[in-house]
Parts: sequence; C-alpha cells; structure tokens
Amino acid sequence: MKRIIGKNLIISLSILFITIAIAVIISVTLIHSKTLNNSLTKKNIKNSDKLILGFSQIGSESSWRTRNTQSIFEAAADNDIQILFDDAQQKQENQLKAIRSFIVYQVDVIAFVPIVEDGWDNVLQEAKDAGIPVILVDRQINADPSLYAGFLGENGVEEGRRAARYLVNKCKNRSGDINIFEISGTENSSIVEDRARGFREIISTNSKFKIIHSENGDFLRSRGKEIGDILLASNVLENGNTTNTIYYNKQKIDVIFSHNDSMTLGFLDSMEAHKINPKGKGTIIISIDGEQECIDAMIAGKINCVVECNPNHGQMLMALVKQIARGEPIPRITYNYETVFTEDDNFSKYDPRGY
Ligand code: GYE
Repeated sequence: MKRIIGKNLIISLSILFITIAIAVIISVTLIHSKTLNNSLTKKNIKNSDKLILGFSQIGSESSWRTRNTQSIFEAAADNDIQILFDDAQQKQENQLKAIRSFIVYQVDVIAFVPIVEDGWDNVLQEAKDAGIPVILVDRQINADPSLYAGFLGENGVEEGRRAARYLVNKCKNRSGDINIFEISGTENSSIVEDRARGFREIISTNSKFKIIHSENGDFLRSRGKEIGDILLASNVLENGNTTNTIYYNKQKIDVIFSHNDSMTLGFLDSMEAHKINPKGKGTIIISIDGEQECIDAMIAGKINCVVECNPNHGQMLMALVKQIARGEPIPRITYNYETVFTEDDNFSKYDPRGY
C-alpha cells in the first residue's frame, strides 16, 4: 500500500514540476517576443525599467521603407528602448489592430506611419483615454491635432517644389509645351498629396508645363514597370525598332515625374526591356527618395534629378520618445534634413546612401 501511495506522490510531483517548467518557458519566450502576440493581455512584457515604444510600420514596399524600419530598430537599441513592432503589410486595418494592442500592453509611447490620411480619430482617442502619447512618423493625418503629440518626417510639399524647381530651371530656355507624365504613390496618403501639391505650385508659374496624365504606382517597382510597359508598348514601330520618344495618347512625353525611386527604377526596367536607351532618351526623369540604385542611375545618365527623402528617422524619434516620456512637450512638426541630387553635381562628393 505504502509503495502505491509513494508511487502516486512521485507521479503527482513530476506532473507539477513539468507544468511549472512549461509555464516558465512560455513566459520567458513571450517577454522577449519583439512582435505583437495577441495572447498577451497586460503589461507583462516589461523588460526591466526600459521605456516601451509601440511602433506600427506600414510594410516593406520600397528600399526606402526598409531603411526607415532599420533606422528605428537601430536607434531603439542605441537608446535602450524596448520596441514592440508591427508590420501592417500595407493595410490600415492591421495598423488599427496593432495600435489597440499597444494600448492593451500599456506601452509608454506609440509611434506609427499612417498609410493613409483618414480613419485614425477613434483609435487615437482610445490611446489618449489610456494616457498613451502618440507620435506620427513619415506621413501625416487628417485628425484632431490634440489626438497626437507631434509629427516627425519629411516635408513632402517642399520635396515636390524641389522637383519642380529643377524642371523649371532645366527647361528655362525651351519654348513650347512641356508635357509631364506623373507616376504617383499610394492614393490618399499625405505624402503623395503633399508632393503633388508642391510640384504643381511651382510649375503653375509657367503655362508651358502641362501634366498630361497621372498614374498611381503605389510606390512599387513592379507597378512602375507595369506603367512603363503599357506606355512603351506603342513605342515599338512596325519594323520592330523602337523610338526613344515616349508618347501618351499620341502626345509626346517630355518629363516623367515619379513620386519615389522604386517606381522610377521599375520604369527604367521597362525602358530597357523595350530597348529604349535611357541614356539617349529625350525624356527628363525626376524621382524622389535618394536610394543608391537611383543615384547610380543618375550618375549613369539615365535619370536627371533625385530629390532626397531622408528615411533615417530613428535617432530623432527616440529623442522625442524620451522627451515625451519625461512629460515634456515635443514640437508639433520635426522635419528631417534633406537635399537634392542632380546630373550637374560633382558626384565624387556623394556619400554612400545606405539604402
Ligand atoms: O517616398 C516611398 C515609401 O512615405 C516618404 O513611402 C515615404 C514614401 C517614400 O514607400 O519610397
């Protein structure tokens, strides 16, 4: 009898030990999980007394975006800030879910790149009610300004103006109409509206500049190539040769204005696939971002101007996060440093772009 009781006791103790071991393993794993895990329901993610930043990124649609994300992670590590990161895969609904998860986790600060301008009021009100400050990164929103602490990113309107100022100067001695084909980015995003507005503000000073069409390329290289393929299909002559002149609805295109380098590179891919020598092209190509591959294409004579959009927001964001966590107000708008690269530059002065 004694032996049976002893045996049962050993079995019970073994089961108890295994259960405790499994519970410890699960909790250690969860605490170190960097990405969101919906099974967590409270602030048991605290890793010592580090600040916790919840960051919702829109995706990885371009090399620019990839560098943007890298800069956030690098700076969080440099500043000993714990980051909860979510990649929304280009869907606003995923960003809304992620922000609500950050609220449940009771992070110290929320930062996010709003993929589009509208639809944020409710979730930002929930963050405000939970006492969690929010910082907008890279793109802006249409919402009650009291719902977020401030914006960090680029001046999209000025980027559009810079692209147009380059074009006006390039064409200052040209008479006749200058027909522009615009390849824009993600619809209803603040950055597209800002760049378009700044570009139009400057070219409207001279009636010879005419935007004959604008096509949405969603900031994707694949879409830039698709747009090129459709446009350039008519460039193949009956004898199979191609002309370097690009047409849209039988109108000669003098300028391609592309809202980001990925779409520009996709368009170049199409030009090369259609045996249009980008070097010998009569078409002026202007792009925005400053990716290394686009700078290299400009140095090779395929592109005329690249307006910089600086993706390195990380260090500036972490400084704002620490400031806000100390209860100090942050500037409503913080712009990153940006410049313009053109075919007339001394390229030897260029530093590697890092993206
Ligand atoms: O130009 C593009 C990215 O929001 C400024 O988004 C950013 C833009 C950038 O996909 O490459």
